[in-house]
Amino acid sequence: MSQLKMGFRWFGSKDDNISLTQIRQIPGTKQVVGALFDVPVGEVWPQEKIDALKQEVTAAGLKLEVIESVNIHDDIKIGLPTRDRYIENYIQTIKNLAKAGIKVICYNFMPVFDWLRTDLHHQLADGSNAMMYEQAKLPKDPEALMAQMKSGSRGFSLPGWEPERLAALQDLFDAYQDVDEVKLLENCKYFLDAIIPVCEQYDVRMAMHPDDPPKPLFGLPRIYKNLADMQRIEKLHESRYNGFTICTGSLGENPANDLPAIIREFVPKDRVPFMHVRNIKFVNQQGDFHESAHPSSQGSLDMFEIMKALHDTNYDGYIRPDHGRNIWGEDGRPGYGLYDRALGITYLTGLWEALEKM
Ligand code: DNO
Repeated sequence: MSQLKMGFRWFGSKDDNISLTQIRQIPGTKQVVGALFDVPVGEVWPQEKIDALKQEVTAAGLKLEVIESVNIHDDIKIGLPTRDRYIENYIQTIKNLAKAGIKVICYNFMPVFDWLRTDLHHQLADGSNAMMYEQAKLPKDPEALMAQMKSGSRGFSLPGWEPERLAALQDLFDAYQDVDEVKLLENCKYFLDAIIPVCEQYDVRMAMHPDDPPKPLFGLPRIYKNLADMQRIEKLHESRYNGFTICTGSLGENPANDLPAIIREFVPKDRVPFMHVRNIKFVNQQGDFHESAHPSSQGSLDMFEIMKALHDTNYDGYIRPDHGRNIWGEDGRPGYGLYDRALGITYLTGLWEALEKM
């Protein structure tokens, strides 16, 4: 039977209230999806710190082969002359990660903000809570959004929301003024052309994460929202090392995105080293949604069809559950509690077993 390379995102012993021991006890879970969270965006990840993380994970009986994320400095996305220095640093980080046996780097090319929500603790009818996005509640002013995310995070650091990077928000917005979708794609190509040959040499696959939510916000361009975008990105640099993270939740936030069709197009082309599999529930026709438990019955996505598409295309990349709810009184990092992600894994591996035996 082919086993899923199932992983669990972990924020490190200093910053996660979930332990490696707990992760190891989730049935079917062998991989930790990790990162260094204390290296400023744009700087080289030191070999000794990478090795220490690897050592810690390995000592706990788990593997560390996927990094999420090595974030990309805004100067690269904006296309400033200083980008070359940051690309050099990125290349050195790839080499250092390769030395520690890392096979996949998840990253995103979203200007200014990574993922965002308008409520990080939306109360659900069953007493659990989950993150929610309502267009009408998105503040007009990005500073207000930042404050909202910060207060909603209840002291947890949020991935992609590095305070030092977002300190001068207005300056950052000004710098993006002339960057439209075309320019952002050009800058992405410049970056990929520089790093992918190194990835090929060192056998580290890049896996771009979709924009979340998959639409332009605050006038900032977005380049990975749907299948057509993916067809553009794959052509920016033709190589299996220029790959995607297909995040079913992020892409699924646009009901027009046909996830099984996207999987069926890109997995056979060997462009999908990493999957994030989660469910969401639309609450109205406008596409507002809250995140939900993983099973199809709990949300708007057909998780069986998603897993079936992966199975039919012989998916053998890495996969992890994502987000879900905070349940059973847990006060975890928004989107990254222990229990609902563990339940998600049990559900996804259950679907996989059934598919294998059908
Ligand atoms: C949010 C995550 C994102 C993701 C990055 C990948 O919960 O899905 O922060 O890790 O966009 O670079």
